[in-house]
Amino acid sequence: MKNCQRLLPICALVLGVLALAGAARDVSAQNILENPGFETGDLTGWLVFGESPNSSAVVQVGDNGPSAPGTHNAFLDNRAEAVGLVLKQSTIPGTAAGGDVEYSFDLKLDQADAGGVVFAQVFAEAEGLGIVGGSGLLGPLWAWQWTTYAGSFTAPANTNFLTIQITATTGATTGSTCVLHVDNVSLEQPGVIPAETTTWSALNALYR
Ligand SMILES: [Ca+2]
Repeated sequence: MKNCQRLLPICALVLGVLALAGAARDVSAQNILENPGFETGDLTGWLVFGESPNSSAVVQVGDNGPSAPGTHNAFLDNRAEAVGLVLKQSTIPGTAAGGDVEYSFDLKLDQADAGGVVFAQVFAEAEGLGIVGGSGLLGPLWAWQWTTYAGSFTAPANTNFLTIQITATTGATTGSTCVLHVDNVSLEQPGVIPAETTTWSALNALYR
């Protein structure tokens, strides 16, 4: 009896984790990106590379992509020569696993002159290893009005987080531009339970 009493808190903890894992199963087909529609009004959760006096990324209000309601979008304004202006987000390790990855995002080009092009790419990554798989390079994407791009790929078994990046690239020519809006970026793994959701932080990350 004494042993049983001692084990009770452990049993309760195990049941709690199992219950959370069960709950995670129900909500696993949710977007694991933070601030996917830029509705915080800023670039919280996102990284930007390639900024210069003539290339910048900001969040704009008053326009929104078609995939989800909202009032904000990310605006990539690249008017610098031969620059890749990158908007990127990696999820927290433990939020992804091997299996199907479904991605989607809304784009709208304002301007793409003299070699300006847009590419997107999704990477399956393993902590400590780097890129282990992905969508391949998507593009160039000629979205002259709001356009939703969606697809899927199979992430290898050792995947434990995902990265998506959208790149506004200019050519090595004076006057090359690539100016576009990005919104409603989504990465989901329907039916896939991340293998490393054994920590409370990883489980919590599924509910963000
Ligand atoms: Ca939005």
